[in-house]
Amino acid sequence: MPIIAEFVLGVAQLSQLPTDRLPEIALAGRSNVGKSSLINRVLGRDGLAHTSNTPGRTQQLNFYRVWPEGKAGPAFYLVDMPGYGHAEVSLSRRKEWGRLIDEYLSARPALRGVIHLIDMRHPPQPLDLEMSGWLRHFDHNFVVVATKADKIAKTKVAEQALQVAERLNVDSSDVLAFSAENGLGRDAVWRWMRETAAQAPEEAPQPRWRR
Ligand SMILES: Nc1nc2c(ncn2[C@@H]2O[C@H](COP(=O)(O)OP(=O)(O)O)[C@@H](O)[C@H]2O)c(=O)[nH]1
Ligand SMILES: [Mg+2]
Repeated sequence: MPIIAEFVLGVAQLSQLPTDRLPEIALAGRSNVGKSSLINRVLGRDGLAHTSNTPGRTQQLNFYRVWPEGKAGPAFYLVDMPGYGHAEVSLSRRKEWGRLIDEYLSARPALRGVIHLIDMRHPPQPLDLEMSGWLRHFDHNFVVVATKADKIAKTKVAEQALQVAERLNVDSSDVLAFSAENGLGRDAVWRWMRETAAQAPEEAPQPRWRR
């Protein structure tokens, strides 16, 4: 049974959030880190989420409804959050996004887990560390996905993933190397999404730092 997925809505204010209580899995990361590309690769749907070389286009929480086993089975939302760290965006605009993300992460019962994307070519940046801090502060279950693995030598992938884990102070098993280009890590990310969405909030797998 193929995965069914559809874009449902873009939310600019929390009053517009869906009310159907489906589990939600959110994606967090810098602009251009590869959030939209991950959605398309994991769901096997080129063009479902808009990818761009021009960062900062996604200014709202974009909700995608996903049925892993067809419409007779369970569904969940993937929530593409606005990317942070785009210098060309005005401070007031950044504050607006910050508030939206902050409010969503702090008070959303349907949120089961967060996928935090980090470009594995570079060490995590200050804003990445800040986001990681928020995820811990709000006590979210999260996994780190280290993106663009195809852009570094194959022999360096494991080493770079380990460095990301060390910088963010998470267990190395909580970092998944990923490439939207060649599909590396796709199955692991999909499994994490499905398992996390399927669990009751209190049963969600605990990241190592909380065990
Ligand atoms: N080589 C490579 N390029 C990627 C990968 N993921 C994203 N990109 C490219 O990075 C740019 C930004 O990707 P996008 O998914 O729009 O990032 P977003 O802003 O986080 O949603 C686009 O040009 C993508 O094609 C990847 O795994 N490998
Ligand atoms: Mg995007």
